Amino acid sequence: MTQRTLVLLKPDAVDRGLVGEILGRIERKAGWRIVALELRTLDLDTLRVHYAEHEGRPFYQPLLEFMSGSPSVALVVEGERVVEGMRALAGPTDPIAAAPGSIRGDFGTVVRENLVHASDSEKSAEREIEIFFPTLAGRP
Ligand code: IDP
Ligand code: MG
Repeated sequence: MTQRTLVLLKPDAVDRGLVGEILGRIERKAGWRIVALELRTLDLDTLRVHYAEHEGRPFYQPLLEFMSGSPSVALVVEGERVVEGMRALAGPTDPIAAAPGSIRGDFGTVVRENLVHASDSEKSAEREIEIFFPTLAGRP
């Protein structure tokens, strides 16, 4: 089942020079391909829409400050079961709980700076691709 998902390499990943490492892991998954990619400093309006589900949580404001503070890499990945697969590649939200071998498990220690975002469902992927790459939205 071919899907698309929205991935963000967060500012910590870019600052630490891990873009190539993380993109390499994505590219090595058989049949997956990157269909859009841009280095981009995310503005607060975009982030408020993207993270709307977390508004009011204690980590929300610091998350927006972190995410808007320096450039991220935004990309869309297409391929077989890529929504579930990208979440597995990233690992769970807390990098200390994330298994070695996952991106968060290999490189992260603190929850906020957990290196990557990946859409959590096909519905979220559709919504998030529309936010970050509106010209791609709706295409297979
Ligand atoms: P996810 O990125 O694994 O889907 P969410 O629960 O959707 O995790 O949270 C969005 C982002 O907010 C996380 O990736 C992380 O950067 C940050 N975050 C979530 N929970 C906490 C927390 O308890 N403390 C600090 N930051 C958090
Ligand atoms: Mg989430």
